[in-house]
Amino acid sequence: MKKHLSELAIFGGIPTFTEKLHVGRPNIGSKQILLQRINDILDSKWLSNNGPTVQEFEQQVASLIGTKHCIATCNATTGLEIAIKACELKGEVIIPSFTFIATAHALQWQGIEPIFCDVDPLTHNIDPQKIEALITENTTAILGVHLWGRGCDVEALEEIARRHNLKLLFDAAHAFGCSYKGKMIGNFGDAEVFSFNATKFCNSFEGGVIVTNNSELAKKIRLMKNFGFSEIDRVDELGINGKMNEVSAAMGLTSLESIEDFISTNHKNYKQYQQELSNLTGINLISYEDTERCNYQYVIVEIDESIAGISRDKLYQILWAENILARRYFYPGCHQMEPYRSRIADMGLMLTNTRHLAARVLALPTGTAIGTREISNICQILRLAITGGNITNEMLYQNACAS
Ligand code: T4K
Repeated sequence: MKKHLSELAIFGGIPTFTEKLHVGRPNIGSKQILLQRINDILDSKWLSNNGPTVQEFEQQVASLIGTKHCIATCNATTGLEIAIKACELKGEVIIPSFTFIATAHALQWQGIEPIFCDVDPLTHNIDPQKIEALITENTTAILGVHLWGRGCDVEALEEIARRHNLKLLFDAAHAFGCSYKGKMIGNFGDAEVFSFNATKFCNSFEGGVIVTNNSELAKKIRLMKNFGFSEIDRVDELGINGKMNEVSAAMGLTSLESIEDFISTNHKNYKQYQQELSNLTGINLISYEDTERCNYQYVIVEIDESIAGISRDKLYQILWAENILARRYFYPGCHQMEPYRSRIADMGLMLTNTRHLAARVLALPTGTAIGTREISNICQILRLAITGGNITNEMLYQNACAS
């Protein structure tokens, strides 16, 4: 373990890790069971189009979440697009800007304008108090995001949606297996969408699901994700191809079988980070409610440069040099990316908390691919860089001048 600043790779030392340590390294589960499932799928000659593995996956997810309906899709972005279309959203939809770009694109892709709302600096979720000022006669919905798996202020959003006759959807890409006030996420609003992308703690290589308790909506979503087909030769709706394939569902089912192990590994990793970073000032590990169910799939720290003495971006460079590929999720905020940035030039000034967080947040590696040794090393690099304070900054400056 490195003891001196001069040993850091950014200053010429040997990188701590020879192999890159990724955020979002997939959890695999039982390879043997997965391969058996894939073998059976190949033998069955049924590879897609609402096959038995997809149906089983949908049933398992619905039963875990406790929703009436679960419709699997090829990914969560397409799931969001279908849910948005099925809810007949148009005009403008209010979303947080501090989210993955897919939330905004899923709207814009179908000509609906995402209206960016600021977030609460503590929860990182859409701030209900900032929503009403953004509602116009063109607003048709609020699309909340349960960022990092922490539930939005659902009651406040429901109340605003009810009062203004708006639909309420949730991008729950991060929140599979999480609860809000004791109720599983997936049961709120008109519909919610989970992601099963490879980087998610439960994955189906690529995949998503739309969950809802509204049977009429579920029926429409089912049609829409399959070209609108209601019968073999009959199309009742405008639809696209949003289907999940059988091999993805096999991976999804295999992932679900290990869900408790994945969560317990994530929780253990989270606790270790919490303990090892506890005596460092200026770096704050975001917290999760002990009373809620939580997947702990994101280890998120906020760096306060005024206390840490070093910026998030410098820490990021230091970590990358050590082959620790931390991520600046979700820098710089959707409103600062195209096609939104050039359209709403002064938006950044209004989204103060988003701008602030986008400059402070760092996601650190977790999941089954890393263990206690890796986490200790990551924390030690952070400790060296932060306790070095001005000296670290001076050395980085000399480095930059020399190159
Ligand atoms: N809404 C929200 C709030 C989301 O966060 C997301 C997706 C969506 C909607 C849309 O869901 P999907 O349509 O994707 O189902 C990654 C994921 O690709 C993306 O699904 C996820 N959010 C986002 C937060 O993270 P990138 O651009 O960071 O991906 P990439 O390729 O840089 O991978 C992340 C890290 O994981 C890298 O260090 C490499 C590592 N990795 C990745 C893959 C795919 C692996 O080690 N193995 C792998 O197989 O978006």
